[in-house]
Amino acid sequence: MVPGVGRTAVRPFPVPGTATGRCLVMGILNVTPDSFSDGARYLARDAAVGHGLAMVRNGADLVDVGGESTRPGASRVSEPEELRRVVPVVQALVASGVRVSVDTMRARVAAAAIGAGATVVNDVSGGLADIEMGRVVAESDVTYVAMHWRGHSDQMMERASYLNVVEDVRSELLRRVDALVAAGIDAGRIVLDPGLGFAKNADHCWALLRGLERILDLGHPLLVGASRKAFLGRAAEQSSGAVPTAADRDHLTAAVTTLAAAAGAACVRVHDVRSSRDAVTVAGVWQSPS
Ligand code: PMM
Repeated sequence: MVPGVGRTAVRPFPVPGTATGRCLVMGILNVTPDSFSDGARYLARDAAVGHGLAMVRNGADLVDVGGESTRPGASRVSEPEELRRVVPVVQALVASGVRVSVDTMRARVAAAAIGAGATVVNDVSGGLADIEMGRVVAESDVTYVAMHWRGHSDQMMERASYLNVVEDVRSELLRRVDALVAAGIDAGRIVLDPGLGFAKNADHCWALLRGLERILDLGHPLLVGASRKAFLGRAAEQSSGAVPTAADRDHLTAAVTTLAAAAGAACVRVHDVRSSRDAVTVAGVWQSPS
């Protein structure tokens, strides 16, 4: 039996107006020149907004706008450049009625995006990269995604060392929750994310997916970000001998979405929205009482 499948209820993603009975699908909108699978495609504002709207037509519940690549080895973008990439896109999507999340580690970018109408702050550093993040989020009423993180992209793979990856990630996330609540964030607004691929090798990622229940039992909704990541490419290579390109990993991603949704994830963050919406539907029907 696959751990979690058929047993765990979804703890809903706490964003007003979104569906509550199923895993949400967050569409990825990287307004960057260098993200690993879609870098440079949506750097122009109109192209970015058009892609965001297309993801909503394909079933995205939220669009996650990011202006800084976090692929392994990436160097940091300046704050003014991140603001310049992100804020106009957030504004335009919000004006079109889209629910927007901002993918940033910077408090000032989060504040500007909240001012432009974002209702979720997705912080891959879980508040560790910018000491002001807790205060900015506490002063608003947005949902906060705290991802497990051990350092910036240029150092993270040196830090991929664990005694027991599931238990270590769980306890480090718990420490982040305590710090974020101490900074004034309502615990009910905190979503947790195991941070697949961030200071984790392929074995770590699979162990975390098998162990989602241990993270879920911290009592927070869970977001899973597996989309097109290298550990999926590695699995396909082991099974077929060929390494799929990042853009060819959407079927692999959708398979993870089915299992993550069935295991109780509240949200998946994906590039290809339609296949993951279908996967969420399958997981929901599979689990509905007959
Ligand atoms: N992964 C990436 C960026 N942001 N946010 C969350 N919460 N979880 C993730 O796993 C995550 C993230 C890197 O992927 P991308 O370059 O395709 O956006």
